[in-house]
Amino acid sequence: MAMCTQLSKKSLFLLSKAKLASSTGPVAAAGFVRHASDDLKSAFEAKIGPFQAEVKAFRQSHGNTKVGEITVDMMYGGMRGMKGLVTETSVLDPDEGIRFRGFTIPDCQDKLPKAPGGQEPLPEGLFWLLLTGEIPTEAQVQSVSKEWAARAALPSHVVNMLNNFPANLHPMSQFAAAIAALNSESKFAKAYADGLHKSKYWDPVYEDSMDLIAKLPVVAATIYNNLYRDGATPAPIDPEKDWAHNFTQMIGYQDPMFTELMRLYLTIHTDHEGGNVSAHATHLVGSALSDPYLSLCAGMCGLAGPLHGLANQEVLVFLSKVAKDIGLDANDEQLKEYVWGLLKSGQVVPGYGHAVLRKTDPRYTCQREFALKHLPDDKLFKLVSNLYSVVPPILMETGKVKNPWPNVDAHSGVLLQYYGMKEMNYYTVLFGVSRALGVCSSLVWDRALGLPLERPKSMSTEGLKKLVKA
Ligand code: AMX
Repeated sequence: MAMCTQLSKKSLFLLSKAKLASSTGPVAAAGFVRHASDDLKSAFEAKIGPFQAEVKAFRQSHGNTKVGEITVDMMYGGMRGMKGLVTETSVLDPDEGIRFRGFTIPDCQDKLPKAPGGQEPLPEGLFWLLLTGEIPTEAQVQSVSKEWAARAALPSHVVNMLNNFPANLHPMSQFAAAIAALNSESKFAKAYADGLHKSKYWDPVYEDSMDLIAKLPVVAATIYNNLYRDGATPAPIDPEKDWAHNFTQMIGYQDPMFTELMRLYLTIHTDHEGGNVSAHATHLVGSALSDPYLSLCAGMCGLAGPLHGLANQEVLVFLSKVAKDIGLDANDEQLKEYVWGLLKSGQVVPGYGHAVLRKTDPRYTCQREFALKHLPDDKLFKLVSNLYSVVPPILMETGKVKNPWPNVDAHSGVLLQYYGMKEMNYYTVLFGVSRALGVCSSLVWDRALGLPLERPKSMSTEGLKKLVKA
């Protein structure tokens, strides 16, 4: 298996900026016609200047305005509640949940373009929204799908590497390693070495981000097929189809409802403002001007932790243990006893709690709605529903858990299981494919805004004691 897709980069067109600048009418290239107004890069570029000016003016008038206080507990306590980052793509309200550029998940389900005949939003549309702040048209979303299809081919050294990993290497380790190895293709690293002016950094970072996002489903599919499908070659990418559709075909899932689920899944996991581990790690490493491949690799290593993205795997491990130990039909009393047993043994209930949220995660709610619509009688879904009523009061009773409500990870695995994806160790890879959309759009904005190397001040306990006394 030398190349993972049968597409060459030349088989579809990439509109040059020169062409765009000289034409606003339809442009014919390599078999299809696209309008200049459908070009994401042009739409993004048009936003840079005005937003740079807005930020500059804001900093000039308020650069010294205080926005909060830092306590000793915040410094020891994982910086909870400390305002220290600026992220444009999304904001997380503790009581309401995520808003992507001001739009809630139900807004996005309503407003973002769908696949023909589909009901769920296309992740391409959310990417456009995150990057530009605008809801795209269907034509704009199709143009992103085509562009990602055109950029999807993997270099052979990455395919060879993936094909030679031992089967006991966790899928997330394989995923992160492949992303790092893809940096052989980095246009930013090359342009930087060639002396690119800093005002232009955003351009190759945009190009790398587009290439990387396009390639991630192929990387993820290669891992899946190697581990669970006897090394089957991923199906060729259809440039007329969307990103999620092509992914599901590559891993051998033909059910259109699974593809719909994947469109929703890959949309809702994209972004959760800037302070979560995967977003923050990507941003931090990117601030050293490490290229987007290395930056995302760092983010994915963070996502692989059980308190963050790996929780979706942990939830299924937990549900499987519940089913084995007390049965899928366990009653509330049995479930309560089981959950207390888990807590008393010093473990967390995976899928519950959040560092920022103080209500049920709307990403949980929309997956629950999907389940109520498509798999209301599924036994595992019923178990998840029962836990939704049993777990929060118990966590409240502990007196220390600040948010007893379920997060995104409490629900996602059940839906995947229903459609036949039983391999729970793989689930965080799906989260990672989606998260790339959010963190890469932020990375492009970081470079467009010229944000500097991130380097907060740390202190020793001794130094802190002296400071407090003073
Ligand atoms: N089960 C048991 N105990 C929990 C708990 C849970 N689900 N959530 C929080 N706690 C405990 C903490 O471990 C902490 O205990 P300690 O004082 O003995 O150390 C105490 O409650 C206070 O924690 P908190 O302020 O409420 O939460 P936090 O901001 O420190 O941590 C999180 C947030 C997500 C790590 C935590 O809720 C947790 O471990 N949840 C389970 C793992 C999980 O679902 N992670 C996924 C989160 C979403 C994501 O990133 N994908």
